[in-house]
Order: sequence, then C-alpha cells, then structure tokens
Amino acid sequence: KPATVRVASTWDFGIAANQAAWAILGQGGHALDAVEAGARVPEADLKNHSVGKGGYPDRDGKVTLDASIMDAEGNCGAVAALKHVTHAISVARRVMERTPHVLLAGDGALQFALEQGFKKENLLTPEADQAWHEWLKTAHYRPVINSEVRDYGAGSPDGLPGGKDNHDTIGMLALDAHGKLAGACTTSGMAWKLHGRVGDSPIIGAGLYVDGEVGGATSTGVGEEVIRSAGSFLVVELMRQGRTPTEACREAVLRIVRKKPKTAKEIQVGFLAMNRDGEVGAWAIQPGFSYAVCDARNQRALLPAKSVY
Ligand code: SD4
Repeated sequence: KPATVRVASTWDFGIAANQAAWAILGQGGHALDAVEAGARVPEADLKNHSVGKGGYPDRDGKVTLDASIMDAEGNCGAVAALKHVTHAISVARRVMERTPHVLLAGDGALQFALEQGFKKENLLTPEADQAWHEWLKTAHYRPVINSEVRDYGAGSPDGLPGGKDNHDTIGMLALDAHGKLAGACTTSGMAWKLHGRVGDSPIIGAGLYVDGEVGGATSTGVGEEVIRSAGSFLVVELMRQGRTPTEACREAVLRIVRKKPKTAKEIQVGFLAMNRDGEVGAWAIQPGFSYAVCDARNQRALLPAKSVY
C-alpha cells in the first residue's frame, strides 16, 4: 500500500503547526522543510509558554530553549540551553547543515546563531515574567502533569470545542510525497528548571529519533525520564521489530512506569510515533496527552492518546 503523506504533532497546538507543515507537504515539498516550518509556529506564539518566545523561564528568570531536527538519512542537528533566539529549530537545522557537529549548547549555540544571522531578542515576555515572579513566592519546584491547563471558557483560540488548552513541548513527525520522513522537536523545557538544565528535546534518541527504514518518534513530558530510557530511539527500535506505532509507544511508556512504580503516577511522559507508511500512534503515562494529525483527508484531527492510568 502506498505511503500516506501526513504530519503529526504533539498537543492541541499541533493543529496550527500541522497547517504550516501541510502548506509544504501538500505541494509535494520535503518533510524536513515541513517540520521546520511547523515547529516555528508555536515558537513564535507568545501565548505558548512551553515553546520559543513567551516560554516560561528557568529558576533564575532566563528563557533557554532546546530543539532538535532529524531526517530519514540520519542527518541531525540540535541546540541546548539556547538564549535570545526564538526559532531554535532553525538554528538546530543550521547546526545539521552547516557544521560538522550535532549539538551546540549555551553560549556557543547563541554565538553560532548570531553568526548565522539570527536576531538577538528578549524571549521573556511580560506575561512569562509575571508568572515567574508569582512562582518565586514559593519557589517550589515540581513538574506539573501536562504542563499547563489554561481555561478559555467557551472555546480555545484554536476553535477547539473543549475550553481547555494544554501547552507543552512540540514534537512533529512528517512523511512527504517522496516517501521521506523527518522529525522536529522544540521547547523551552520545564518551567523553573535549574539554569543549565537540558531536557530530552535536543538529545537525539531521547526527545526525537528518525530512521528512514522504520519510522520516527518524539516525546513530551518529564525529559529526565525520556533521557534515562533513550525513549524515542526505543520506540523506533520497537517498530523495527514489528510493533505498530501505538504498540511501540505503549511499550516505551511501560518501561518508564516499571522502573518507577512508586512515582510514575506523578509524572507525565508521552510518545508520538509515525512509521514509514505514515501510520501514527501515541501513548502516555497520564491521561490528557493529545496529538494532532493532518493529511489530505483530514486537516485538523485531534486525538487523545491512550494512557497507563
Ligand atoms: C523537557 N520534554 O524539557 C521537555 C518539556 C516538556 O512538559 O515536554 N515539558 O523535559
């Protein structure tokens, strides 16, 4: 059966991101261009407090971004703890295409971005600054399940029927008309993290992995758990052994839960996977993880992932 041209993203804001990716995929464009364009949408969205500009800062009030991008041939690039540049995903792509390296971090990542012509910006919006000052009153650090639930009353800005909007890392996987897969992942990481903390999103094999022979996977949630389990690589390897995307995500989630029987109830990790036929699946520890799928038939599907609890 021929592969289906399709893009899938984590969370409800993946719907808008998918539209930008589809503008490229629908014209016969490349998956790599599509996932970069898609990831840039929440990066620029000031209302999204987990990705790009407008993201919540670390414990010291600094916004630091993590991002990675990977294609079907195993080419990949990433930035970690990048300050002052909104489109971390585009910097990650430059690392992939214009350096002999895979991952640049901190000041070196910023220096490279500026050399590449990216604009230096203040990423801390007044709203995020206010939320940080509010947090400083207790300075109690505990990752919140599904990051943030904002109540929009009658309907969300995306026009979704439910009044709630979850905001978290965006991971995106796409299959193009040439049969090529690509993936992208971008985030401001856990709010109020220690300065210098790097999550799973820029770690190839943790927050993102793509293998053109098999498929791709990406993750959201508590990055430390995903790094410990080499989560996205595991999902891809499970698909290689014959699991469907859904089964592979479920098994990767269960590995985390089995290792943390006492605390797994308090953390969220979600995986999203796409195989090389364009089939999509997801699974999470907790309920509440949703993913958006867009293809020629349905442009704005939003599906709830199944979960352990
Ligand atoms: C991280 N996985 O930095 C990312 C962020 C995230 O809920 O998804 N937060 O750990």
